[in-house]
Amino acid sequence: MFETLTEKLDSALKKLRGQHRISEENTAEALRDVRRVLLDADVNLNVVKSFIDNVQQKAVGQEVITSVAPGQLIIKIIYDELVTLMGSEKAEINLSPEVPSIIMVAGLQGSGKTTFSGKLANLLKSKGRQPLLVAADVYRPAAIDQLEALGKQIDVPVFTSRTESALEIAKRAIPYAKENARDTVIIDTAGRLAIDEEMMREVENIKSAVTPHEILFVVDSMIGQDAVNTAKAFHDRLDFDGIVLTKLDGDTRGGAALSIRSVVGKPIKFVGVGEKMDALEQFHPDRMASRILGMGDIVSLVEKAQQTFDQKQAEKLQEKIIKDRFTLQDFYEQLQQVKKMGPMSQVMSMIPGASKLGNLNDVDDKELKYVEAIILSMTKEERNNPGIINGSRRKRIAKGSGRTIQEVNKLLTQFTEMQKMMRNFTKGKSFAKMMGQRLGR
Ligand SMILES: Nc1nc2c(ncn2[C@@H]2O[C@H](COP(=O)(O)OP(=O)(O)OP(=O)(O)O)[C@@H](O)[C@H]2O)c(=O)[nH]1
Ligand SMILES: [Mg+2]
Repeated sequence: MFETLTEKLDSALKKLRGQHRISEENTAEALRDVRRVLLDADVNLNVVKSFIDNVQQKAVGQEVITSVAPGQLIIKIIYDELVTLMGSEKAEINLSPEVPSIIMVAGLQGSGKTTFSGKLANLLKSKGRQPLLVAADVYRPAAIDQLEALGKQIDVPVFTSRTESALEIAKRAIPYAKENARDTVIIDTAGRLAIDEEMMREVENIKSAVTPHEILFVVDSMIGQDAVNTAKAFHDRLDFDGIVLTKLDGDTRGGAALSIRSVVGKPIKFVGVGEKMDALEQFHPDRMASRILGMGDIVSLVEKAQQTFDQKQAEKLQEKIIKDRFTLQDFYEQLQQVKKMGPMSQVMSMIPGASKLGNLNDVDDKELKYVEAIILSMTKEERNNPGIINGSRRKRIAKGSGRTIQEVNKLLTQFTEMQKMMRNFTKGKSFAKMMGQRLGR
């Protein structure tokens, strides 16, 4: 997710490393680079402009603080601005105290509406709700089949009809939900290639017939600026409550994620990070900003672990990270679990400092096997206390795992690095200090 953006921001900010004071000049130079990076990432021009202005103002105002290096300070300012830009706080969906809560899902063709509807039903189900999926896309027969297949997969009922209009289906779904004790109705609507009158009217009609508590607009983050423009046009007509950004697992540049909130004025509520039913995350502006700045997202990682692993194990992991007792043995055990969590690159991107390990898209299963082999060739003592692994032990481990000494060294360095990042992240050390280490590499 956003690897290119992260990398480029990092190198733009490197210039401030070693500078002892923030001057208007060195700030301006670094910010010129940041500006270019954001424009390259397809962030809306006006958004970039006010972003840079804000950072500049704050940075120059901070000149008096001499104990912090400029690079650190500016990154902190940039982090804060990124968080603000993406909405400051996590936004929940509106659910009604009455039964059923009604959620309508709309958006352009192929944006990921049907997939998202399934994912949302799955998420709500895991939180103890009783969702009902409603297939109101009657233009393609396959669309109904698709939602029915997803419903079966996650064990959630699907209400539809192959003879009625979308409006009739949506209307009838509400009493059906009540009769069948379903407390949340999720209506999947049809998409069009572009925003056209017919589609608008259909969703408007459904909206006024069932008065949803929450209307979610689904956009494909891969289409960048266009996503922002469509969302705006759609919002002017439909006044939706929140945005779902899909396909963030792809090669997306980040422009949509960074611009949409401030252009449309509605919060991003969820992000889709894969095709599978569990590839959905609630959107947290602060966590996203950390990821964009290459600081990882340990909180989401732990949450994902909680969903995938059993509760006890997740708590154990969390405690170990917090207490700084995360060992190579834990790392190995987690690797086994992590394999269940989805593509490695995605999981790795949440670990603070992991972006330092190189291009995360290159992390593949083969490399994982090598890492496993190396760890398995260590004694228990070595795994729990990697500090004792001296030259001769390294040689033995390399031989035992069939890998080179360089690879063993690399793994040990990476592990120490990771431990360091986790330590700083969880022990609540000052942000600036942590960023300083990052810059001081
Ligand atoms: N990688 C990735 N693929 C996704 C994501 N969300 C949806 N997709 C894929 O995108 C394609 C379109 O998704 P759908 O859910 O069918 O989109 P839709 O908006 O319902 O499409 P229409 O009903 O035809 O308008 C499918 O192949 C999905 O598997 C995501 O978050 N990541
Ligand atoms: Mg669909």
